[in-house]
Order: sequence, then C-alpha cells, then structure tokens
Amino acid sequence: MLKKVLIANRGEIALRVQRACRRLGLASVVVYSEADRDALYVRHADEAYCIGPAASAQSYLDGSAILDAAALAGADAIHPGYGFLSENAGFADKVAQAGLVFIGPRAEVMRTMGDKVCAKQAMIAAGVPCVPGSPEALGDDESQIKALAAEIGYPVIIKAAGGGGGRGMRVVESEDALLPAIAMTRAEADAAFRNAAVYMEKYLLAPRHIEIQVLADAHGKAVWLGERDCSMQRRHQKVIEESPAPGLDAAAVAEIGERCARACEQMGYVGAGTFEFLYEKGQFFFIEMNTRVQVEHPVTEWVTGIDIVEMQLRIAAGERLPWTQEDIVRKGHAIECRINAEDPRSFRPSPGLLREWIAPSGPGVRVDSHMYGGYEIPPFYDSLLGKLIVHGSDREEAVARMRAALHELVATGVQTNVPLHQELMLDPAFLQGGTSIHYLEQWLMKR
Ligand code: MV4
Repeated sequence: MLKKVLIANRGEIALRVQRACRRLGLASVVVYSEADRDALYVRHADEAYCIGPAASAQSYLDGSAILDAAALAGADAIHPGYGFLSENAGFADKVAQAGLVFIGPRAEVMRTMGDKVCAKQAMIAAGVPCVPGSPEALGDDESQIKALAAEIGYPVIIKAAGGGGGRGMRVVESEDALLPAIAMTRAEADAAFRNAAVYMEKYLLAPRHIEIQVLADAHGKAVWLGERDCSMQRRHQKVIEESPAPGLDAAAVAEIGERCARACEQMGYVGAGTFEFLYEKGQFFFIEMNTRVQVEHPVTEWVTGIDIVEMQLRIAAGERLPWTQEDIVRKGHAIECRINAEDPRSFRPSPGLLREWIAPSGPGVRVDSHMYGGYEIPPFYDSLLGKLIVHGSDREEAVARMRAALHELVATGVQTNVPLHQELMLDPAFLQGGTSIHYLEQWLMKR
C-alpha cells in the first residue's frame, strides 16, 4: 500500500529509516539542508532534495518545503523520525491534507498528548496511574490553589501544559513560594508555547525514569514491548538507556504494560509510542507520552527481536500486528550509550572535522551512526555522533561488552563523551543498577 516514503529528518535516524525502507522494498526519498550535503544518508539515497539553509527553522522544521519535496518526488508517506516535526500535530494535519500518510498516530491524538493536561486526563480515563495532582489546568482562585497544594503535600511541581521533556517546570517547597512560582511558570509558558495553562503535581524527590514502548495497529490492537530505564541523564538529555530496567518486579511492569496497551486501544492510537513514567518506591506514575520513534528504540528492538521502524512502516501501510502479547518474548539485556561530540567535562558541543571514525563490532554490538572518517560535523544540530548498543544474556555480560566496545571505538579530531561512558561502566552505583534521575548530575558535581 505504501510505495515511496519521504524521510523528514537527518543524521542517524534518517539512515535508520532509509535502511528499514530498503529492507521492505519501499522506495525512499531524503531531504537535506545546505549543511548536510555530505551526510551519509544523502550519499546512500536514491533520491534527495535540498530543502533550505542550515538553520533548522528554514529546513527540517519547514513543513511546506518538505511537502513540496514530497510532491516533487511523488512520495505517498512521510516518516518524521524524532525531534523536528515528529510531534507537530499541525504538520501531521498538513500531511494528511496533501493526501499523504503521516507515519505516526492521528493528528488529534498527537494534539492530545502534546497538551500534558489532556494527556493525563486521557490516561486517568484509561486506568493508567498518574502522579497525584490537579485534575485540570489551574484556575485563578488563589485559595483553591493553596488548598490543593496543601492537600497534595509539599514539595509540589508546577508544569506547563504545553511543555514537556523538562521545559516549563518549577518546584515549590512551601506555600509562600506557590503563587509567585505559578505566575512565573505561566508567563514563561505563554511566551514559549503560547499556552499559559499550568498544572500541579506532587514533586517526587528521587524517582527513576522508566518508559514503556508500545506498537498499535490501525485495526484496534496494541502490544507493549517491555520497558526501558532512561534515568541516567543530564539536563534532560539521556546518556545511557537500558532494557530491562534493573531490579523491577516483572509482574508490576507487566501490569503497567498491559494498561498502556489497553490505553492505546481505547484512544485509537496508531503506530509506535512511548509512555513515560516516574518510578518511586515500587509505584509507577505516568508523566507524558511520546508519539514518535525514540532515540533509544534499539535497546527494545534487541531484547524483543522486533524491528520497530519496520513496524511503523507496516502499520502505516495498514497491516495488522502479526502477534498477540503472548508472542512478545524478551531475551537478555541491552544497553545503549549515546556517543556525543562534546567536551567530556564541560559538555560543550565539539563540532568540526571527524578525522577518524572506527566503529566497534563483534558479537552483541550494534552501532547506529551516520559518521565516517573525514566527515565535517556541522555545528547547527544536536551533537549525537551515534549510538553504541550492546546485548548480553544478562546485564553483566552487556556491561562487559559495552566496556570492550567503548575501548574499540576510535573517534579523533573532535572531543567525545566516550571517557564519561568508560567511567560510568565502572561506577559501583551504575553496576548495582537502579540509580535515580538525579544520580549523574550529583556524580558530576562530586567529581
Ligand atoms: C517530575 C519530576 C518529579 N515529580 N514530576 C522532567 C521532564 C519531564 N518529562 C518531567 N520531568 C520531571 N517531572 C514530578 N511530579 C521530575 C522530573 C524530572 C525528570 C524526569 C524524567 C527524567 C529526567 C528528569 C530530570 C529532572 C526532573
């Protein structure tokens, strides 16, 4: 049913989607900015269109330029990858209006999930546990707001309905700071998202970030593909992800996974998606849903044996999920290290000429990267060089493979965070497993 897919992204994920298309015998067409002429995905492409200058706003975020390229190429579907326009409901609408398939859920579902208050309401309706908090956006009644915070118990967190991914939030420790914090968050949210709506939640002090991957078809069936632990992060940038999450009760994860799959069926969700949870003291609390493929999808692919990007394409073509939940069997342990071009101490981006790039290999090693020796890393986009993913029969074997793979990785000419990963792979708390979302930042402070 699909013949030609336009890939509206760059870097490693453009290459990843291109490979999936080729494997399925689908034609693909890529778009690139003036800064990405020498990109590997452009070189491998059968058809490529320059859509504008280096600045993302004038290229990868320019929906009209992308739709023009799709029309010129005769594409019948658009895969948005992650970032850029991947969660932009307005773009999904325009794709549909142009008579093309947007590879993702319906625009209305994207819009619901983009509004974090609506997303939580949808989850409460579907029986997915959420962080205790305001059932709706906060109003203007100051005494009512104070009463709500007192009932929830301090500290509370004020979040922008239009935010997400760590943007537009403020922790409040006591009642005297409450109303000013709400006013500040509202003003920032109005400026940043043109949406002044904010909501309140109990602030969890040291949770883990656990997410559930789902796949849903257009025929009302959904499955969950296990969990990922993404707690190792700095400033909302994930650094290491793994599956399964160390030390969690399998029955408790299965209970949450089932609820996520049923929620998809209830919402008419279509495609790949991720339910993000905070996990503390044995309990899961939903915070947000991502309606795109995620950077860390390979760890789930490896433990389940399922090609998530291939499934996105097949679902968009109208195919039914070829399995029921009982067919989803998870094996071993997978870990992903995000390899960035950055100063390993200051985290400042380090773009420029990558003189050498030698990717590790061997049993249990996968590298998803768009790098090659002699590539000029442009300064305009994120600093991801690629992802190093390993698999082992258990977590210890996966860690051992990661250490060996990090030793083999050669990247010269720019600075990378490989030394940081090497230290973390020897860190007792990481080796123990189950560190909180604050662990890495605290570890970096002490160092
Ligand atoms: C929270 C929280 C604690 N309590 N909500 C940050 C990103 C956004 N997705 C939600 N975030 C948080 N929400 C309550 N009620 C702590 C965070 C948080 C966080 C969450 C996931 C991963 C990394 C994080 C880093 C700092 C704060």
